[in-house]
Amino acid sequence: MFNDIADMLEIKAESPYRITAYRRAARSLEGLTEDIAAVAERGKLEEIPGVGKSTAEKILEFLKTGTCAYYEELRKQLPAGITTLMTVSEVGPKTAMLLHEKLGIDSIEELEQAARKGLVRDLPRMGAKTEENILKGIALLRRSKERLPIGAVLPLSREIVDALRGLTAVKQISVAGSLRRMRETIGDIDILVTSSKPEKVMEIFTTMPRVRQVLAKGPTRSSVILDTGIQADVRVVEPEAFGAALQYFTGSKEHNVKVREKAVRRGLKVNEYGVFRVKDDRRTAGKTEEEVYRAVGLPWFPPEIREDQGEIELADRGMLARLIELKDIRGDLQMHTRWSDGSDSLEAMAKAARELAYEYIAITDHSQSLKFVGGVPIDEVREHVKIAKRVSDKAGITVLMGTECDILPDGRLDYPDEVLKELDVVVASVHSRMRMAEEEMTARIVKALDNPHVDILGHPTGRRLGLRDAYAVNIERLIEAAARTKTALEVNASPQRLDLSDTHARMARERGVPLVISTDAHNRYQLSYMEYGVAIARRAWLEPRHVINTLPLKEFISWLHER
Ligand code: DGT
Ligand code: CA
Ligand code: CA
Ligand code: ZN
Repeated sequence: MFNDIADMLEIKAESPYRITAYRRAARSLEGLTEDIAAVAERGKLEEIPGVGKSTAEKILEFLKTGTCAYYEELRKQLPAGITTLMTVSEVGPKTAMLLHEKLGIDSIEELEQAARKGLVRDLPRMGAKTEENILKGIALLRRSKERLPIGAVLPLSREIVDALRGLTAVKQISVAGSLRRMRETIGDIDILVTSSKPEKVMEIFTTMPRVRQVLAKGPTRSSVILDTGIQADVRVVEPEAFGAALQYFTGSKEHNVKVREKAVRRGLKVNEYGVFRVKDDRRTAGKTEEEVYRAVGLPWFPPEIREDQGEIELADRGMLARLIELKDIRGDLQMHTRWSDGSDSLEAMAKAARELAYEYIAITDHSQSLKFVGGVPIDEVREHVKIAKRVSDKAGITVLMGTECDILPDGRLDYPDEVLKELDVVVASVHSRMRMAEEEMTARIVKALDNPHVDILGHPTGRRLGLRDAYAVNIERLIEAAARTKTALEVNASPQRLDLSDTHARMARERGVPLVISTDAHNRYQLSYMEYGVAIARRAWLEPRHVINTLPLKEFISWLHER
């Protein structure tokens, strides 16, 4: 609100002194890590740098009424839409006024249309370049409001964290928020650091090559928008409070509410600065997360399960088990080679998998009718079985021959049983006729699960994150059929899929359905997608015992045979 006030005063060409005062107050509030209401309650608003008597009064008014009369008054004096236009990074108060007065533009949509038509460039002080930048600014604004799939965010965040970690000014560093919890989509990137030179960290962070817009830059908190349109926040905290801040900013909010309730019952108070005794405000914990949880009588929780889905109650009963980890995975059960639509040879995939210290892999190219992805004809499958056997003998890893066999529209499989019988691992998946009605689709897949040769149902709901919704299917009935036929359901680790989702994988676990985590790699590098699948599995509370490809080779083979 103070930023808006400053913008509006600027349009009205008021004294630069007052404009700067509001901007300074806004920047200070943005950098605040404590709830403003708590500061107000202590009567310490005016101790916040940049906050004076008049701004403090406005904050109090806002806390009481949800707005402030001065702000409302200023808005009334301006044409509607001006402040909206100014949210575009290229549009300042003067430009907004100009757009309104000369072209009658009052919304982002109108601005976009005008810029597309080339109407903006002819305004005074504008030009083709500015017009183009306005369009880019609009695109960035839209993207910054969307959540991005984790696969598009995690590598980017690692790049930033690694660059900051390399600085001598940075002591401790960690991501927090939904990214640390490995949610499937991410709203913004949260990073926490401790540092003896916070200004230096902020300077470097806000000038990184990927930064497109600096939203706020303060001594302890900065926010930027990166080139992919996602926002990233860096906060500098005191070393004594690093654990408390990490716990607080990792969330989820709902998990933290439960933690605070626990604390209250012990006469304690938890916030991002630490755990404090209510009676004398003495800090009892804060340096590490373990310390914070211990102080309120709880064990440390893996970030992936901090969602208030019953994890606190589980811990109270002492039943928090060790979740599956990447190192528990002994094999990858879905991958494609040049035989269908992959881009590496079987040998290359086997070599890469051995470097990941796996014991076994299954080669699962597409089946015959999927011609557009190079589905393998029957006579070639038989040839491939022999080749896999030869490679397996000398590759230092067991190469199982499999297929990702298409489930035909009527629920039959794309290879006859006598072919499936010769293969070690049969993954069955739907790739065609995805728009069937739910009843029909469910029956189709259940029929495939009833085929005794099918070991695994691949990407069970068919969703492509951000591209295509899941097909209509009754997931409860799929899980039921998988439990009955003892068929494994796949957690497809490809970040474009993440299918089963965390919620569905957890449902499967509760009904005793075996799960596998596979990458669906189409080249050797994509074998590293396993990390995303393991994250989904952890969010679904899976332990190693729930996941078939944690079994050592011999036991895995017996599982295949027993079924
Ligand atoms: P996102 O960014 O939408 O994917 O989800 P988060 O969980 O990263 O949410 P974000 O970035 O708004 O905030 C990070 C964490 O900080 C959040 O998980 C919990 C904590 N937090 C943020 N705002 C509040 C708040 O108003 N109250 C409480 N108790 N915690 C908050
Ligand atoms: Ca976040
Ligand atoms: Ca955030
Ligand atoms: Zn597939």
